Amino acid sequence: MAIPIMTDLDAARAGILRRMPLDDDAATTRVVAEIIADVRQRGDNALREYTLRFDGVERTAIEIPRERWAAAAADLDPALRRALLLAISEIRRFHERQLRNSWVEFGVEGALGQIVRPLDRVGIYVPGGAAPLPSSLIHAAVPARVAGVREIVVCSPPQRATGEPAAIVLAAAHLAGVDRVFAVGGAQAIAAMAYGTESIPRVDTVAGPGNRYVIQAMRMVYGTVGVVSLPGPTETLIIADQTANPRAVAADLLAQAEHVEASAILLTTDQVLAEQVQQEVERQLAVLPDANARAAREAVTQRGGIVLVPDLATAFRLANEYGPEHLCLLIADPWQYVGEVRNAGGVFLGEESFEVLGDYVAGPSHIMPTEGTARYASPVNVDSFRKVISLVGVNRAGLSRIGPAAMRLAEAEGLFAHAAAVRARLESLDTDGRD
Ligand code: HSO
Ligand code: ZN
Repeated sequence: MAIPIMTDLDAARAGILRRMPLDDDAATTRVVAEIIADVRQRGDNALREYTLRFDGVERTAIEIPRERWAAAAADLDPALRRALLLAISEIRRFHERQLRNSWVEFGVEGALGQIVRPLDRVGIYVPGGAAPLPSSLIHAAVPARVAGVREIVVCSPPQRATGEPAAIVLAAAHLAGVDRVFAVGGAQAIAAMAYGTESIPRVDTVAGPGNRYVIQAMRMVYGTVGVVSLPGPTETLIIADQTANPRAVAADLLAQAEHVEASAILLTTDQVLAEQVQQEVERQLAVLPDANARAAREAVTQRGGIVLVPDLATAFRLANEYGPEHLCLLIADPWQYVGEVRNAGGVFLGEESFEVLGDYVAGPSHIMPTEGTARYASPVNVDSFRKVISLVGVNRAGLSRIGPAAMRLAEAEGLFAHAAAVRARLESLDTDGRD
């Protein structure tokens, strides 16, 4: 089946733009709850058993010593090593621009302010499986490093063949300058970082993409530990007009469509372009390796498609309703439309600024909000790994202005000890007459 072209907007909205409901995950929840409880209780021994059961690897030591990552980095193909280093430096540069300063404002009523502090210890999950993604490690670790996190811990499942996480993941860990790497994956890794085990230290927040077990585990440990986001399958929504190049549009749809369970949607004002893209998609699918083509075809036919829209205003309205992880603008003068964007993880403007650059080397983290969470969430960024501490330094002048209101409010809440704490200060203001 070819990528469909839809003209009925209501049908598109009820279908692909509403997103397919995720599978009922009662079974996942049950399995994950059991794993979390077990890791909490039995620590490393539970981890060793799950690693044997799920990854087919028997390990005594769960930690991968630093020399192993350094060796992996030394063994990298030089061009690949340079590419990773370029990605790291572009990501670092982008995130350095995000850093906010602490501030304190002194006035006649005293001072108010906030200190911005990095988290002490962060845990990053890096998926293993058939295609490990070292880029996801650097797209989380570099922002955390720039944020000033003291210790960055990485968990990634060991591969059956080597008994270690993929060599390229170890190399990326070395080049990104993380602190510790553990060969453990799945829900058990998230549980270990949330509660700590004999080997794995308890972290303050976890980040990174993962399969449904990993993400469910993050949901369930949230509160015990911070969770940066719950990344789901990747999503791309392209808005294109008659000026777009159909080859580029098709290529960008397929680039994201080859990810597991991805969705790729095109909204276009131009029927001719729609038909050209439909043909291009077929042409480009034909030259992809089978497994990639299979995943991509499924994404563009079952969770994606081409929707003809009457005008760009409609396209942006639908895009904002959908809130895609990636919003790609292949239209004349895309910058003119940036003000229309309300919900999206990242916006990619113009033919030379396509999403795959964002996956690797553009600078912003590619861990962006999916499943419509762009309504309220942001991509991974330095503030994912920092927190604010409020500073209150009210003086006598401030107290005399705002104190009485605090007292009234405390009385209204029946909190008389609160009221008394204010009264004591107000009385001393009156009696010592220094004001
Ligand atoms: N597009 C994916 C990230 C990724 N792509 C990693 C390639 N490698 C989710 O935004
Ligand atoms: Zn990608």
